[in-house]
Amino acid sequence: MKITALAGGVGGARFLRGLRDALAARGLGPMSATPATVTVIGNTGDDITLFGLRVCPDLDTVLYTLGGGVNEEQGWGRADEGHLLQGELAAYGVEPQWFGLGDRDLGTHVARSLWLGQGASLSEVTARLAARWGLPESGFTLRPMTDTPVETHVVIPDDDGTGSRAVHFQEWWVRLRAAVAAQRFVVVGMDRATPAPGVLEAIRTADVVLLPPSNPVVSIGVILGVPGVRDALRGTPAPVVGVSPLVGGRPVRGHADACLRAIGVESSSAAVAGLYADFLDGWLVDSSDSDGSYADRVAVQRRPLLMSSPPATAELAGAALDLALSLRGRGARAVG
Ligand code: FO1
Repeated sequence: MKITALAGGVGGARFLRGLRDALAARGLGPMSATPATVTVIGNTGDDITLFGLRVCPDLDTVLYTLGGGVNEEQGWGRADEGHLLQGELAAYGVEPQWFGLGDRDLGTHVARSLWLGQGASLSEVTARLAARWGLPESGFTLRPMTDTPVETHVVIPDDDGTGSRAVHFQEWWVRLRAAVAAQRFVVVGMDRATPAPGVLEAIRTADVVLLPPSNPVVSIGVILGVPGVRDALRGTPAPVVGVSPLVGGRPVRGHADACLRAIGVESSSAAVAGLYADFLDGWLVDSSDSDGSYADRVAVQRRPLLMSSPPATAELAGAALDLALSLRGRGARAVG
């Protein structure tokens, strides 16, 4: 079975770890007679260049979470982390100091930046990093959505409230904690972006496509903005099943509600499903969600969505997989 998943940061990575457990529990693990493979298409809109290094937060979160090296309570960065280098940079007054780069994490950024500088593509670099974290052994392939450098920037009001200015997504997300109203998001470089090798093929030839509960605007939404991706999702014979990132209209973590507000979309599972309406076949929403207004177009399943433990996460991932498998062969979707 070939599974393709579009993933952003922390929530997406945790869901993928649950998917790995669910596949193993079903005898589809890497050592089984019929191993499933999972291709993860990772968001690179969060990427930022700091201190001359290319940092890819959403790719790194997937690598560390699947590889067993993630700082579990943060959901990003490395476990057993030190901050000696960060302290030295602060002593020298090097900016910015609002984005914490741990010593072990910096190993990833130095290796990536070195290899990029030697001419390797982001796809090639990501494959090398993933090999160290054992992703191939578990049947997972992580592909950046594009090898073209892109960055999400956020347009916010000027400090004096007269005009507006753009800040990098990470400054809005981390320093401003998304507390300043975003007027719009601009993915710099997307006008020149093309899908990374294997991305469109992974969508077209999948048996199942899954959308983990990642941010629908700045993670899934940015991946959908890569030319060709949305068309591939519309055209794939694979059932496309997603998991709502909202419980009770609120994100479980992060600032998805602030992002939805910025694009004028209601913070509800129904509204997020509407953003995916032209390709979505199935949608998992929380047990508390009673909106059935779109159940005629999408197979809606209600269940607990909180990924409160590895077993709970594996059950959620298994439910998404089961819903997708139940929708196979339902024929071409009525393009909304
Ligand atoms: N998030 C924070 O809230 N504060 C940080 O200092 C921070 C540093 C950081 C460093 C590397 C990395 O890969 C992620 C980091 N993040 C930090 C998380 C990051 O902002 C988010 O994981 C994504 O970009 C949004 O999904």
